[in-house]
Amino acid sequence: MSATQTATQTDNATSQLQLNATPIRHALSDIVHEEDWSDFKFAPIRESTVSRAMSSRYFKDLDKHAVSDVIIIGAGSSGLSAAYVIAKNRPDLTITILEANVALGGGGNLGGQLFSAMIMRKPSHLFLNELEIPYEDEGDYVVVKHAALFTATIAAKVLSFPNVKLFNATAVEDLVTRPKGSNGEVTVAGVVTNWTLVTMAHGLQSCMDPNVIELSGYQDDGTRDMSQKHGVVLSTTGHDGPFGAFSAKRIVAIDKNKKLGGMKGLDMNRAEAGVVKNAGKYQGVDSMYFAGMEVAELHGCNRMGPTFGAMAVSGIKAAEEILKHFS
Ligand code: AHZ
Repeated sequence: MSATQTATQTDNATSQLQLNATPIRHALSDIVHEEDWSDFKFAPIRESTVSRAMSSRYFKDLDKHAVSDVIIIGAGSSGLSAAYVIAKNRPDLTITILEANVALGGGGNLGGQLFSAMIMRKPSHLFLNELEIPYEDEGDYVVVKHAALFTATIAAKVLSFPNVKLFNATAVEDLVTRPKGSNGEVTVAGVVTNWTLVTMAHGLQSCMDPNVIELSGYQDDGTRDMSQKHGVVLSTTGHDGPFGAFSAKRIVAIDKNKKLGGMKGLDMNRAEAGVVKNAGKYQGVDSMYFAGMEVAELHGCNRMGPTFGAMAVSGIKAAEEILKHFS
């Protein structure tokens, strides 16, 4: 062995020793001394205290959000993008997100074919910059190393806004409508909800009635309060599936002038442009907005497959229109 090799080995051994000597630090270091856990204790609690801590908050939230300014159906990538923009700009609005699944993110927890990475075409990376989500820049597109990094980051930010409440495991089963004028037209006035597990079990039990979340802007007798801006529903339930395209399918039953467009075959360039172009206010029925893949089902755009730029951008566009409505 040469003298240089010996010196290198000695250096490596010394730095390893230094690493081993670095004291371990973690959140409990100040109360657990010298790695001795034998006296570790939790603060005491009663089981009923835990139950009350959860249920009292849940029902207080349910009470507060029974009338909401903005109801977002679906917490996928488009719904969360819209929620972030609306909540950030208007902390005074009561924003309710209803998600049928337990987990947030819809298709935004994975890339395509259950791969991890999320692809976003430029300029949607500007939204990633705002959210401080790291990515690899590949020129015309960027890559987030795991789609769940996008979902987890935006979900954390959305849920931190005090005016946002997420009710997950809660499915929207119908829209509330009220007459508008005398020619049979209606306006959307809220949503009908149920625990998702109940929604899935309607065929197994006798009638299990739902709950309702109403939009703001009505008086006690159900008539419009003209001194207030009317609340809105933004539907982002994704493409057709067990739960998807929910409001698109419902709205064509309500609006006699509209037929379901039906999502067309995959064409990334056309699809992303088409979804963004058609996202936002639905012209046929008042107070109804759409973003994300549900727009493709409603208006007959192509699907884009695993590129998520249009999910973020259609959410931002719908949010901008909703903010304009409330301004
Ligand atoms: O659980 C659904 C999902 O999380 C939820 N949802 C659907 N119906 C609901 C209902 N009540 C409450 N009735 C409901 N929640 O809506 C969420 C939709 O998320 P998503 O990720 O499916 O939709 P998105 O439009 O935000 O993103 C689509 C992502 C896709 S699919 C696709 C392709 O197939 O080509 N490409 C992309 C980018």
